[in-house]
Amino acid sequence: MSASNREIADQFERMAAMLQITGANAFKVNANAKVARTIRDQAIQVADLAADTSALTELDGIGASSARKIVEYVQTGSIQELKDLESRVPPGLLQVLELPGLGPKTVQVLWEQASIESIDDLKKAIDDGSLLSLPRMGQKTIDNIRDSIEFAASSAGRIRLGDAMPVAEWIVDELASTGACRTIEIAGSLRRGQETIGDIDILVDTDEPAIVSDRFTSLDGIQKILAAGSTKCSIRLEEGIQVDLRIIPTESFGAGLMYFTGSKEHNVLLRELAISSGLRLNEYGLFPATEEDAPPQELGIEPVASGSEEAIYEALELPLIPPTMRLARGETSLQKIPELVRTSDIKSELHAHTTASDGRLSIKELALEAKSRGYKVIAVTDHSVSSVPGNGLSPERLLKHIEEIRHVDQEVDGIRILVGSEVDILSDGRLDYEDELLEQLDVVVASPHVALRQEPKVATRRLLRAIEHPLVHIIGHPTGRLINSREGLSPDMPALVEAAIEHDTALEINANPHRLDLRDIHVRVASDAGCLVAINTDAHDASHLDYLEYGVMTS
Ligand code: DGT
Ligand code: CA
Ligand code: CA
Ligand code: ZN
Repeated sequence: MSASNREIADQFERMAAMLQITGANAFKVNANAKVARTIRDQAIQVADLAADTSALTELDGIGASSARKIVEYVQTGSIQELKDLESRVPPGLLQVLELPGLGPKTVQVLWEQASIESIDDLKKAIDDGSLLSLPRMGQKTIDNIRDSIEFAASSAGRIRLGDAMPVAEWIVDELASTGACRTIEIAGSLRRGQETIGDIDILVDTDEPAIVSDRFTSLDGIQKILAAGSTKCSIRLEEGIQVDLRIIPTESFGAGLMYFTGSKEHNVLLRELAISSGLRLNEYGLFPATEEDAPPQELGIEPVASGSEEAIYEALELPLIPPTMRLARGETSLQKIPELVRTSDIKSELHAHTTASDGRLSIKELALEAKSRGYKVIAVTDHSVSSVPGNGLSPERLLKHIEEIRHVDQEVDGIRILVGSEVDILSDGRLDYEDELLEQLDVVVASPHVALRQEPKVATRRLLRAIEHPLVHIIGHPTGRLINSREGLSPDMPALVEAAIEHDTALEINANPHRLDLRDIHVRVASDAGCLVAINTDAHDASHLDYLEYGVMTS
């Protein structure tokens, strides 16, 4: 069994959490958390590097001792240091640490002074009043903890991009309708187009903060108002989404937008750059450095730049880095920003389903929908025979479907309708139709749908076989992962990319917000290498064509 990146990263994350509870120093905790992040962000299989620790230590943030632990885990399936920690910390305590608003200090006190070892223990201690006798435990703190427990029980954690975006856009519209906002911007992970969102961040510039915050705190569907101040309001919606609204002064709007767009790691890099140029960057602006410790804006110091993001990046001698690139993945050393794909650049949809398999639209309806969105080409790619849940087409049905598609193509002007199939990649890499049948198609999208728990090496061989197949044009959702519910395959992505280039096969970014597959780090590997990438929505209904935006943000 070779360990996936996620599995190895989880070990280090656990180690960081355990160290935190046992009161280890912050440096050690952060080092482990960083190792976890680095491993999670690799497109290669870290386990494959374990034969050579020097290859491991070349990765950002991985030192010799972490490298040894990775090797230990890959070879033995466990890490002794983590086992030792685990023997000291009750497992339920980690869940207590994960409650929003509960830091390691509090968790330590709960554990040592009230013998609380799980969320259940904590609930009991709240109910019987014993928590009140602990130091620094007021009624307010206890009410907050009770609320966090309820929230944790009701929410699945991070929300998918496609679930958060429509909510944020609705709130922006509501705030705009007050007529009191000079500017409204979505910030945070949502503006960066991350695949999942912890909470929604919205910034406004207004002369009438009371009007804006009143509207915000009286939106439909609010479950709880968490804060309602003059510069920050925070609400939780019934679907469990938290939204932070911040009111930012006009003169520092750019600095505020930049700060609250993050990522935190990108902000750290910018602050370091500022310091190395004798400057100081915070959410109020970019200032000349001073001897004093007090924040420069409080000392009446004029900022070098603050009103717009452009001005601040320029003063830092950087190009304007687009939000989707602000991830501390080398973007601050770029001389020039590559031209990014926009939704308006996409003129064809090469992966869509009709009622012939599991879609909702007929061939003609699908074509007209695509045409109305300005597309020039739509490929009809229904499921293949083995796909029972997808109502896959037998070879006979496909032959008939081909004729129908050709017929509708004659009938509908202004858009080219291609005949295709989303053919299953079977577990051994063979395709689900014979070549003679595939030869009759204009577009072959080959996708894995079953056997998605294969070993990385087996998955790599399987996908390579499909990539190398001369009749395959696109590999659909290459890993088969589902965000928040299924890890999917962990193939050796650089090897797939290399083969895809050699065989002129495109790899898909499936824009469905449940998938986003390829994911961002894989897309980066593919596009850096010059591999063809197809952004497809995999539409099963008209509204799914709107998913394009999420695919573009991932690219
Ligand atoms: P999320 O909500 O977990 O999906 O991720 P973000 O990035 O939206 O994070 P959030 O909502 O906690 O904060 C929004 C932004 O504010 C974040 O991207 C960067 C900035 N920010 C917040 N707290 C800190 C901090 O402690 N240090 C730095 N450098 N930036 C911060
Ligand atoms: Ca956020
Ligand atoms: Ca936030
Ligand atoms: Zn599909």
